[in-house]
Amino acid sequence: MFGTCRRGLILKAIRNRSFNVVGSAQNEFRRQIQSKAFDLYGFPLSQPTRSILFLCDENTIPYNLISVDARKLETRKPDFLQLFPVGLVPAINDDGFRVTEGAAILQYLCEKHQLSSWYPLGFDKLEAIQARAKINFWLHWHHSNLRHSTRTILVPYHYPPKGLTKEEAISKGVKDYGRAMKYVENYLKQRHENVDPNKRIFLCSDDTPTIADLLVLPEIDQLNSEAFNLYDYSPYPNVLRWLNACQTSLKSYDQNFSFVKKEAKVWTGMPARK
Ligand SMILES: N[C@@H](CCC(=O)N[C@@H](CS)C(=O)NCC(=O)O)C(=O)O
Repeated sequence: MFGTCRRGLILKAIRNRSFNVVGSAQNEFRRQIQSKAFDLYGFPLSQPTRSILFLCDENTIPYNLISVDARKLETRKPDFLQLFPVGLVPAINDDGFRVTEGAAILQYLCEKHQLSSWYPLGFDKLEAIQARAKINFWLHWHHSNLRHSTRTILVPYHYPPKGLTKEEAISKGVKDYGRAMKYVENYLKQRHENVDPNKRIFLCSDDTPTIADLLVLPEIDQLNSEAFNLYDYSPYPNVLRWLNACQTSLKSYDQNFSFVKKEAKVWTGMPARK
């Protein structure tokens, strides 16, 4: 009896030991791939580039920012197109592995760095799968709704089509963006209902943000009165409360937003696009 028990203990110890060896090799592998800086192509006024910068700066993920300014048409240069034929920033090159599209990059980095509070990971828990689906909604809905902030307001304001005043050029964009803002306002109103006004509430989480907030935030804050001042958010108190929650919970917020504020003062337009 004693012998069997002892053998059992030894076997258990060996199993634990080998488990720990595999575990520590895995940790070492993870540490190696996570500590290597990747190349991030973009510029700090680009909204989805700002989202990636937020995620990296909040989590001390190392990166080299390689400036590719779409306003100077640098996304159309042959050396950039050779690496990224889609011709858009942000784009990353992670040791030869290339990804484009802001939302896809955010997901990739969360998975690689196991950032489950920013994007719940795992396939074995329905709770995580469903939490991810809620975030994915914002990652997809964003493109044809909140992206109006840039596509049909910010850009035409600086490059109005011939024969239109700046105000005429953005009037449809303001309407379309307003429709999206109403949706966000009503959504957040429900999220805030019966919740202590001091509590931070995010799009898909309480207390700390997720990548849904990081993708949406740069489209919203760039138009406010501190930056380009192209949209009046006063009819959206719940959006303003959410904005404040983002601003006060992201330690990299001021640095990230400072470039936008600075550009808003000096950017009067660039050569017209062909
Ligand atoms: N859906 C893309 C949009 C990317 C995008 O529109 N990037 C702009 C800069 S913010 C760009 O590279 N524009 C270059 C061009 O349109 O030629 C994403 O979310 O990453």
